[in-house]
Amino acid sequence: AHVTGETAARIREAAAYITEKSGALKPRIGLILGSGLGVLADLIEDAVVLDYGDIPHFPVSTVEGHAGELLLGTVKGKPVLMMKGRFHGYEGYGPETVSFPVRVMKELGVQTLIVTNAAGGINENYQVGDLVILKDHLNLTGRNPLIGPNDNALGVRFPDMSEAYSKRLRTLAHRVAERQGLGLQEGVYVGLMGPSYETPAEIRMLRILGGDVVGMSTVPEVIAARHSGIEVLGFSCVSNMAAGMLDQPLSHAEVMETTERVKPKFLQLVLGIIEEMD
Ligand code: NOS
Repeated sequence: AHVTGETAARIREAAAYITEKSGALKPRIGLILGSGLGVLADLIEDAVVLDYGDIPHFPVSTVEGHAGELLLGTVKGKPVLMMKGRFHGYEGYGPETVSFPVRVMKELGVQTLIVTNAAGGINENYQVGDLVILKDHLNLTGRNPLIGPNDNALGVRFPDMSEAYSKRLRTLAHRVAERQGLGLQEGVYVGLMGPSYETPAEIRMLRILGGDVVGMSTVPEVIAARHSGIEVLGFSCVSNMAAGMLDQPLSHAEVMETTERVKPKFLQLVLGIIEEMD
């Protein structure tokens, strides 16, 4: 059987199950919530909660700080779909599996994707706890979710990535942040495979290459979203300074502590942005 044909069938089956459970709700905005940021799901009203394990062909997240639930409901009256818990390449999933939920979002009618993640700060002007709007990324995973035969029904063979992170939505986010009196950095996300954190030498290299934050997620989902014609807005929470910048080791415990501390302002920002979206 043809690989892409199989993928399309799996996308439809997953979407059909979700539609069956969520009824009339037609999500237009999708959110992917990163490490420790699952609390953003508290924003959602009248949520239908689906376990990833119950959705046909959905992978299951295995990382601490990542629940495995899909929520459908409304935020500020707008129909949204939230992924509480995402998939990472380091869990052993291929990039096409990591980005499968984005394909399902497209099938359900999602037009805008908001991705959040926890990331190490490379930029020396950043501090732990800063929120960063992503203006671009460096795909240093060595992988791509679009490798293999292209299904033209999903998108073009060679998708343009010159505005991966929507200028329009970044402007909107800055406006909301300003109104809320919230400082917001803007930077380039470096996506790596992990799961070991970087060495100090790698961080010096990434800084020279133009990276501002570094993490192990987001890139495959954003590539699949752009391939699907979905507009993207991305945020990193600087959960820790990158390796070698402070005289201390990195730990996932610190990552989760920081995201826990930052969540109120993150919640407020995302809420404000969704309110402004059309
Ligand atoms: N994460 C990081 N990934 C790479 N380098 C960092 O400094 C860093 N800080 C946070 C690990 O704690 C999880 O959080 C992100 C990674 O994407 C990973 O999922």
